[in-house]
Amino acid sequence: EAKGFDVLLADHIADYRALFDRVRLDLGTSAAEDFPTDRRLARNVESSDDPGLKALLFQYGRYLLIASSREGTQPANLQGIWNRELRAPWSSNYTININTQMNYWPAFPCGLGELQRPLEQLVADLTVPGAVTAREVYGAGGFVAHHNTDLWRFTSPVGNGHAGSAAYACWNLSAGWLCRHLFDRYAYTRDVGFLRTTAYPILRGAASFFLDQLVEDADGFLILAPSTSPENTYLVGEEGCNVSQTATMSMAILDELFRNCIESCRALDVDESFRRTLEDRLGRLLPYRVGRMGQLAEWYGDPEEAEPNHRHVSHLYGLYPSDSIDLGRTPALAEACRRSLEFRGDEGTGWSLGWKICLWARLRDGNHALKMLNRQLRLVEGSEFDYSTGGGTYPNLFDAHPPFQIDGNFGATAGIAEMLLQSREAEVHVLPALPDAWQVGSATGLCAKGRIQADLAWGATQVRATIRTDTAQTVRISLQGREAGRYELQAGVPLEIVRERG
Ligand code: FUC
Repeated sequence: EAKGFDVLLADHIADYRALFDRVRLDLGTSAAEDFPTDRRLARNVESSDDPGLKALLFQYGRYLLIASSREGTQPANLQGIWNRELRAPWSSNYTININTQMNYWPAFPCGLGELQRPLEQLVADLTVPGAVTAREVYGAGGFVAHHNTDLWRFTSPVGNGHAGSAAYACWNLSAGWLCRHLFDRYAYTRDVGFLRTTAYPILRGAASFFLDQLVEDADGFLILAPSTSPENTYLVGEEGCNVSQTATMSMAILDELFRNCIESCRALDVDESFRRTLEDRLGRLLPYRVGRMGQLAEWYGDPEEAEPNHRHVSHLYGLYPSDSIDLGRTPALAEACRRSLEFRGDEGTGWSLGWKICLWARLRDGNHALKMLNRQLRLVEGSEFDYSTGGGTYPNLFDAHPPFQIDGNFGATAGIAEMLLQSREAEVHVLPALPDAWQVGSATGLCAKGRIQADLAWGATQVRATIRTDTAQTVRISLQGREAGRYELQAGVPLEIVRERG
């Protein structure tokens, strides 16, 4: 108060600019920019003429993360620091079966990696009560966490001491999922010290729990049993059922966690026998199955779905956020994911739409990703709740579940980043999902794994990429899904690639 508005504003601008200005995005301008934001939202329809609104949503998501997740603070929760209720929807908690993780999807790709620190601290905190839960509930080693946690870091199955639904109680994969964020810090920054002292011991704890829980199915594959596919239901006759022998998401998370643990053991040259155990189990995990409708099967045995348009798309975890399913390496599974997305449909809650933008971007379908983005930008007014669909954007650009829930903002920002740049170890994919409607544009400062940054520019006939790094390395680069070649990147020497627009 004593500082006064002008000084506070100047301080704020100086503080956030240092982070915010790392990434610029220009998707083209239009006359729509003369309208106020609520009018722009109202007139934004599919294939709209307002690409700048998408750039605004992208940067707004980055701004929100800067504003709500700084080292030493709590991680961003469901309503972030903007909750205005005494008791917010879902207690403004950490729902760790998608929502908390989604909050951090844009962090590294959008040049804001340090903002993930509060989440990393949360995962470190969970290891302590999580070890007690693993021991007391399962008789297992390592640590476990379930569907939710809060400021006090509870890790027990949800249900609050009352009879609850198995759909919520019987999901114990969140520690596995959260570990991908720790490994991402290493993947993006190559910070071996962080991997050694912070990430790997936590990954090892999470993997140890799952190693103790794996059982063989009738065919000799290892499964995590029982499992749910978060909050979704299948049919046994007329009855809805949530708990299956195992679920595709469970296997996808274990596959990723084991691979990341194995890579950590190699990078750190530690725990050889643990690594060998993981390699053995990894090779015996139940593989993905294509279901009877050509979709990626969500549950063990591919039973009929009770709610085919359910908002969660958990079985597609391997396509995004993980990368075990990939158009180039596993085209048949990628096609099955496409079928799954088509069956699920283009509706959803705010965060569900955000996830679908990322998934369509991974399928390199920029036009469908843009369709989902336009869907996310559908104006929502009023204070209604919708638990399963009706997602969009409020006049102030906050995400509408509805109600207000911040994860959809971060999911949309991450989705736009995925449309422009994707990466995995030693691979950079430039403009993999550029929609036809984005005729002219540019982006600077987007980040790829391995300490790589990319500046991009495109027009009606050409796409151009400038790739920079401070660490010499060999990478495979593709432009608009077409192989451009293998390149020896030199530290401090930008690599320029220009191609005709596809
Ligand atoms: C999950 C979702 C709901 C909501 C809640 C906070 O349970 O299924 O849609 O986002 O988290």
